[in-house]
Amino acid sequence: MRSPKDFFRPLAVGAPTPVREVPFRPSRMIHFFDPGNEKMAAKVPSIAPTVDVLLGNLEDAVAADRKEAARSGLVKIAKATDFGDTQLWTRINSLDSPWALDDLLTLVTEIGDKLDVIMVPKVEGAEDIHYVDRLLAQLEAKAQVRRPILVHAILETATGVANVEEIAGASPRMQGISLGPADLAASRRMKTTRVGGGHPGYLVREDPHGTDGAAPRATFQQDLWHYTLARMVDACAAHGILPYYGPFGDIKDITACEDQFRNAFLLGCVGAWSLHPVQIGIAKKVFSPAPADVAWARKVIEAMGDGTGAVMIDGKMQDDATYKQCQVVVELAEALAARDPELRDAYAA
Ligand code: 1VU
Ligand code: MG
Repeated sequence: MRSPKDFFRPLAVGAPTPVREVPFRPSRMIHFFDPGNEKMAAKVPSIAPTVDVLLGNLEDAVAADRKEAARSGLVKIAKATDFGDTQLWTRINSLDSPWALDDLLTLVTEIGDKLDVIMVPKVEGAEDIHYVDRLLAQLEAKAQVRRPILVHAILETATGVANVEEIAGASPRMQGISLGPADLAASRRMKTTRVGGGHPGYLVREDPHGTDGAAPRATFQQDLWHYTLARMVDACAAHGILPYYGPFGDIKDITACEDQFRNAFLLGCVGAWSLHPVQIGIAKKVFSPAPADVAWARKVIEAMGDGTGAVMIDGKMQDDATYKQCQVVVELAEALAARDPELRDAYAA
C-alpha cells in the first residue's frame, strides 16, 4: 500500500498533479452513444448542449466486430466537436478484454485533453483502479495532457460490491461509481432478466386476516436494488466521490424509469445513465431539485441564522441537522443554476 504522504503524487514523471477534491460538475445524465454508429454519431452535435455528460461507449452494446470502429469514431468526433460546458466521457472495454489496452493507448494519446472521465466497467477491487491509475499517468505524461483524467468505476460484480469501499478510495482519480444492475444481476445469479427496475415477484405480503386466512391479502413490491445502491452511496460519500444510478433498460416505460431515477436521487445519487434520447429529459427533471424544495430549504437556512439551535417553521422542528440537509439541496440548486438558465429562473422565483 502507498504511504498516505505519496497518495497525491503523480504516478509518472511529467504526469499532471492529481486533484485533491473531485470537482462537482453537474452530471444529471450520462448520455450513452455508440461512436461507431453513424446515425447516433450524427446526433452528437445537437445532443451535446442538452446533456451534462456525453459518453462514447466502447464496451457492452458495441458488437465485437465494431470495437475498432467505435474507438476510431470517438477519436474523430472528439476532435471535430466543440462540447462547450458539456463533459466528454468514455466507457472503455473491461480490463480482461482484448480491447482495453488499445482503448486507453489510443484515447489518451489522441484525445486525452478532451476527455474528462474514463468509465471502467466490471471493477472488482482497488487493484483494477491501481492498474488504470499508473497507466493513465504514463500516457498523460507521454501525450502532455495538462490535467488529470478522472476515473469512474461501474459496480457490477458481486466481488466489486464486496470491495466497494476500497474501490471508492483507491486513487485521487476516483470521480464516482455507477450501479450496473444487469451485469451485477448475472454475477450474483439473481433471477431477473431486466435492466434495473423492480420485479413483480420481489414482494412482501400482508399478514392473513380473519380466522381461515382466505381473505385477499395485499402485496407490496420491493426494491431489488436498495441494498446495493445504499451501500454504494455510503462508500462514495465516505470518500468524497459521486454516486450514480446506471441504466434503465425498458426504454418505453418512462414512468418506471422516472421512479427508479427518483429513488436514486432521494438516496443521494447525482445522476443516472440515459440510453436513449427519451431518457435525457427524465434525468434532467429528476436530478434537479424541485423549485418548491429549494425555496423551502432557503427558508429554513434563513430562519436558522448561524445554523445552530432549534426553531419551528410551519409546524416542523428545524435544528442544526435539518440546516445541513437544506444546505445539500441549496448547494445542488446553485451548481445546477450556474449551468442551466431555466433552472436559474425557476430557483430565483
Ligand atoms: O431518427 P434516427 O433513425 O436518425 O435515429 C434514431 C436513433 O439512431 C437515435 N438514437 C440515439 N441517438 C443518440 N444517442 C442514443 N443513445 C440514441 N438512441 C437512439 O434516435 C432515433 C430514434 O431511435 P429509436 O427510438 O428508433 O431507437 P433505436 O431502436 O434506434 O435504438 C434503441 C437502442 C436502445 C438500441 C439505442 O437507443 C441504443 O443503442 N442505446 C444505447 C445503448 C447502450 O449504450 N447500452 C449500453 C449501456 S447499458 C449496459 O451496459 C448494461 C445494460
Ligand atoms: Mg455492464
